[in-house]
Amino acid sequence: MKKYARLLCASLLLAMASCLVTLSCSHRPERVYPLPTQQQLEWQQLETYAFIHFGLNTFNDMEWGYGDTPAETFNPTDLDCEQWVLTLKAAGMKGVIFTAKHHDGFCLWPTETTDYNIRHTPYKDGQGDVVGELCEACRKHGLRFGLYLSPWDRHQADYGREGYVALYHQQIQELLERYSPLFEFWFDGANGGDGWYGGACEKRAIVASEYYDYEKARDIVWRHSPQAAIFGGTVPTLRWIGNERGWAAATQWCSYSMDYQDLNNPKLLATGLPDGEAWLPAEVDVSIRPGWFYHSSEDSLVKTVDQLMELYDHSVGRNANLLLNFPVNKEGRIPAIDSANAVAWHQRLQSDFAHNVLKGSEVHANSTRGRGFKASNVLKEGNCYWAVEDGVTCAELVFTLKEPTKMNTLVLQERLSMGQRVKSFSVSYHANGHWLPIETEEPMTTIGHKRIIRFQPVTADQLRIRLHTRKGPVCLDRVGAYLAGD
Ligand code: FUL
Repeated sequence: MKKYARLLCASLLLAMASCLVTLSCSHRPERVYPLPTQQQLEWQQLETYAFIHFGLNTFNDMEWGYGDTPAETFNPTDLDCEQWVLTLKAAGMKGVIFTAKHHDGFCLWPTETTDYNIRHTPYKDGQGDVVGELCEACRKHGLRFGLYLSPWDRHQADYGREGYVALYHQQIQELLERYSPLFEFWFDGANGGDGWYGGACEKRAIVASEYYDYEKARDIVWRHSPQAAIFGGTVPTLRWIGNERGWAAATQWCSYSMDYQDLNNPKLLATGLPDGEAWLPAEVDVSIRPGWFYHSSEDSLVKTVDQLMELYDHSVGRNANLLLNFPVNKEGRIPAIDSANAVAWHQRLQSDFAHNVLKGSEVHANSTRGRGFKASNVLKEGNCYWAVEDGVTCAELVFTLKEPTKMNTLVLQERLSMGQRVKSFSVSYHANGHWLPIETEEPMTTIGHKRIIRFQPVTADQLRIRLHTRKGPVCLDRVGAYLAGD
């Protein structure tokens, strides 16, 4: 009996010791601040979603209605929100953000706040509600739904005075009560000053950061849709990229400043701020046509599949979400050419990234933090990542392929819940007994949620990636190499 007790004791001690060894050589790295919230992490995983600009401008060939365009001109003959949603789904969009009200002040839902709304149009004899119809189509087909409500309102007589702000907040309240949950809410920042303003036809200046009481507006949004990401104003959870041409800078930090001037500084917005105190990942908004609204004169200017590919690489491929706008035409449809190009683009992306040629290769790292953080985690699915020991200034990964393999695209992903770390990296391949650098024009700087590097095709038996961080040890989620466009 004594012998058994001793044996039991010994094996217990052994088990405890091996536990301690595992823990000590497998400890989680310190987090690097700032960090994303769970909501921001989920938002960054969406990668691509759509904008729809539709309203009085559509029927009057305008981009910025003055605020006096007659409501009766809104007359779509064949409006079908399900056609929009099914097209967007086939184009790989995860959600849609709709212009419930643009700068002209016209409301596309039957609001109690103003007569300048869809009730006073021929559409469904005044019984229509485009916001509601799109919301329903999104729910039916599994797309997330978001709204754009322009703070600048060129129709309202009270604009620039106290009364308007109450009306604006009431509009948010109505929308959120009726159409929640929303995944994103857009406080657009544009304001040209002049407008109809109930017939005054003048220029009105406001100090946006104070006038709209964005904190209150955000609270109304979050009361009904606590998950909603916020664009614009003084309270964003994501940042504008600073241009509307569809590109994020190659060096792309999720960290930024909450200072209102910085939030409106295109130069800083393009790259983010490595020392910024807030987590504010970038969103690239761009239209599939030159304009945001539909103009028949732009029917021949719809972005081609190649142009859409470039937009994708310069947004999602550079650690930013892509918000791609689809103008709906006068019939109330996404035009055939726009849908054909968008769907073909999505199919191209799917085939480009269908087969990770590194799968099945042997992965070796110059450092790991132990069992839970193995180098091979970068090729796995699920909740795991590779992390190196503290103080490793150059982290190295080498993939040894089963046979020489052709590739031309690399995809890297950092473990963002641990903070953004990598500031630069380099990539070499091994072929015919030599190591050579890959040839690319893309600067190999930050990674973030996703970084895509296209390079001259190589046939390699090994691939080597060296990474340097700004702060803390490397924490890499995934690595993929592909032969795109094959
Ligand atoms: C801008 C607006 O002025 C454009 O009309 C468009 O809505 C774009 C997305 O945002 O600020």
